[in-house]
Amino acid sequence: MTNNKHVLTWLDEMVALVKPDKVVWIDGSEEQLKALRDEALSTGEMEALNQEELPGCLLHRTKKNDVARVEGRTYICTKNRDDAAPINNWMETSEMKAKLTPMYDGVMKGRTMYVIPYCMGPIGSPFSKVGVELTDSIYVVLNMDIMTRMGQKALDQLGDSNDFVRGLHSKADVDEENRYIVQFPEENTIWSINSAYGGNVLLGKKCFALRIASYQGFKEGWMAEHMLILGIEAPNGETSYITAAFPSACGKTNLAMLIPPEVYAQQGYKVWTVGDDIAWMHIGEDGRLYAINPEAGFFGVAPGTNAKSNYNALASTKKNTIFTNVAHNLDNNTVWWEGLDKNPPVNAVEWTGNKVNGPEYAAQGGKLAHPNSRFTAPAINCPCLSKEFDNPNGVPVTAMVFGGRRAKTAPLVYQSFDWNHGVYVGSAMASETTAAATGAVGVVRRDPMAMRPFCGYNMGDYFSHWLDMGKKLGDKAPKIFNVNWFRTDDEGHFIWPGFGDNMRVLMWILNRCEGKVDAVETAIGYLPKAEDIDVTGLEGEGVTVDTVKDLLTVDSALWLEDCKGVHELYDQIGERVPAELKKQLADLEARLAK
Ligand code: OXD
Ligand code: MN
Repeated sequence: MTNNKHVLTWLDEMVALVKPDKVVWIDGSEEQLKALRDEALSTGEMEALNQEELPGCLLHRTKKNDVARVEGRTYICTKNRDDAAPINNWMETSEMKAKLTPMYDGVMKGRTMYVIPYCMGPIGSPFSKVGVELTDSIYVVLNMDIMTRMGQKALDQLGDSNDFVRGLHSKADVDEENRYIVQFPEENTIWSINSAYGGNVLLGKKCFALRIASYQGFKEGWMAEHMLILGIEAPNGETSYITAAFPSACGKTNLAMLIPPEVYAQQGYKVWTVGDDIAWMHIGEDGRLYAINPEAGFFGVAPGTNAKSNYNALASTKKNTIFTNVAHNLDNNTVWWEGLDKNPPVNAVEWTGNKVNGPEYAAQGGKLAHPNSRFTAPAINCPCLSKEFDNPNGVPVTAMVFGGRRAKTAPLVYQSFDWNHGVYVGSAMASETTAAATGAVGVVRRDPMAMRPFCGYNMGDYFSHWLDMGKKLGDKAPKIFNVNWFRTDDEGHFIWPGFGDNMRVLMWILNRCEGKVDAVETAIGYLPKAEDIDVTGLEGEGVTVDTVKDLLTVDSALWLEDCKGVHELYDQIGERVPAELKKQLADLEARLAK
């Protein structure tokens, strides 16, 4: 399929290491994919679902010990410790290779190795990049087909170039004790072993499009961010684009696909999805920042997705989708998860494979679907997919938004004073943890730019890179905002309705960018006047201007306390934290103390 000597030489080396019985190049043809699906069905790796209701859809269960990203086992390996540590786990490159090489030695004996060439970003885009993933998992091949542009077209895009990411994955024995997800950014290489869970093994996604690509962006002058990309089309047909970074499982997919509330829909506003998880951003010829979505599908969290919370995501899963670790509804051979509706199937198989009576099981507190169960759905299924999705030049970014789950501190929305202050705001992001990674759920942790698990180099250098990009963009830089949909009342209930109603906040953001609305200058940034957040139509939910006022309060004592957490983070990162950000923190504390 290719004469690219760099690809072929590397492939020979890897084949000599893992010693597969057979090597199969994935060309991306429907014929080949069908044969692989049939094979996965015959071995039980996949189950076919109701082909009338869910044509082309498959169900897969992972091992119980392999259900999420494993941050403790994820490494960034470089020659020098400080180039990746201390936020990342680090090991010296050759030391890690020496440790893993024996594990890979002969690991594919008796197995087939699939060679998957794939392209991150639209074919033909100057911003796209190619990877080749070697894997012994058909599940990986079928997911990569949905999540990337895969096959011959990716090799054609690569041509003779050596600029491709070398990914080696083996599920091996799916042994937790020997699970490693390792990035070697200085060598454009990823090694993943002993996992078969999406985030650890679909190497185009987190491993390449964030960890390796963030390093490439640092070296080459662009940005790879954990951000959704959405467009808001005004009644006059003009579309403005917003990117937004939230930690895993904080609603990026929901925000990216939101349905405008009646008050905006009636006026003719529309929302379009460009991406739900990752943005690659370059400075365009006109000096503005342009974003592409490197992915071709959505690897979304299933629980909580329903026709009301995210109609468009649910619609995206109705054909050619792979479901992982959801419940199987045996009555009609479809799928179910917590939050899909209030009726767990009576005749069900829960995510680990046991037959249960759904309502009884749920009444005893059992989860039929794993909290991090997923759908892998083709982006082209999405009813609100942007017509710019495949635009090789990307879309111009007007505003960037940061956010997290904060029960008390952060107000509904505020705008940073300028780019550098916005970089501070992103660096200080914190959120309560979710089920997307293994570990305790609901603990506040600092998650700068939502990149803590995904930054492929030193976090201090990453902050400097953000500041540099701002210098290059000058007055063409997007405006930076922070939002918090998750403020709770004294009983712990969310105050803001969220979901589609978040558009009300996005509209304030765009109005600010267009200079159409005033704001109140405060210690933390520019806050809206409560009456400038349109709450028309929310009376039924008890949301009024007073509710918004409440959501916009800033408690200086709480903020000063929170600043201590930022000091701790900066101390931990150490000397590479840019002086500018330390000054931003000191200035914020001084303003709060006034
Ligand atoms: C994801 C994540 O899967 O952030 O997108 O964990
Ligand atoms: Mn993500």
